[in-house]
Amino acid sequence: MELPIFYDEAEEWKNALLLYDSALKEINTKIEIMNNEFKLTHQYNPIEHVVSRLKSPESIAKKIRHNKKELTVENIVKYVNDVAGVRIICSFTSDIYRIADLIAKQSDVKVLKVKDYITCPKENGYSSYHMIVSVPIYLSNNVIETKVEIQIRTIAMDFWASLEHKIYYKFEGNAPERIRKELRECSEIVSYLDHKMLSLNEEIKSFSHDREAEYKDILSE
Ligand code: 0O2
Repeated sequence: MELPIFYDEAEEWKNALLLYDSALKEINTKIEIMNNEFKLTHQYNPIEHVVSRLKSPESIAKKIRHNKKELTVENIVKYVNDVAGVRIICSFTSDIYRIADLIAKQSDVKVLKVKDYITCPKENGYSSYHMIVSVPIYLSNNVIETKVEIQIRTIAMDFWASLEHKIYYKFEGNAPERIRKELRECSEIVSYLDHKMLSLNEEIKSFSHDREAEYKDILSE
């Protein structure tokens, strides 16, 4: 990833990128292990899929400008929390909190900031759980804590966010009020759908438990 603005900081930027890339690998491995353990112990897979990315140079520059800072490696590391980003897509809202909790409990993960846009959605309807964490990256002669933004959301929330993102760029942040209103309505439908799917799943789970108990009783008779 090239950031051509840094002629005299090219080496520093390469080092920073090595750290961000390594931090993504660390977090992805943790998530994979977590999901495999779940599958093994609960015969259940809470994670639908995971995507990770390094933020684009344009997007980094935009955020630095937004923060009214000079575009230097030091400022990026200090002020841009999501150069390394991981997005975890789950089936149910309850999975989101379970996964967030498991990540936060890992002894080498430091939670620096949490934004719960599920409990408090943004005004446009955006809903998702965000954590800024740091993980230690072991280099040959030192250890560097490196930040990663983790976004956790349901499939329905992700569907909404990707369409909203497209609309945002299409209208350069100034979508007509009618479209914004419809997006807000869609976000309410998303929240309703997530709620319904969760209670349906709870019902199915309790039904299976009852049936299992019934079979056990029949077998023991
Ligand atoms: P991209 O393209 O994903 O990189 P902070 O992290 O606290 O310093 P920031 O960055 O405002 O401040 O944090 P926030 O609110 O947690 O948002 C970070 C990211 O969440 C955004 O990154 C988006 O990916 C996503 N996000 C936040 N609000 C919205 C929204 O209204 N709609 C959609 N679709 N996504 C949102 P970037 O840098 O905007 O973009």
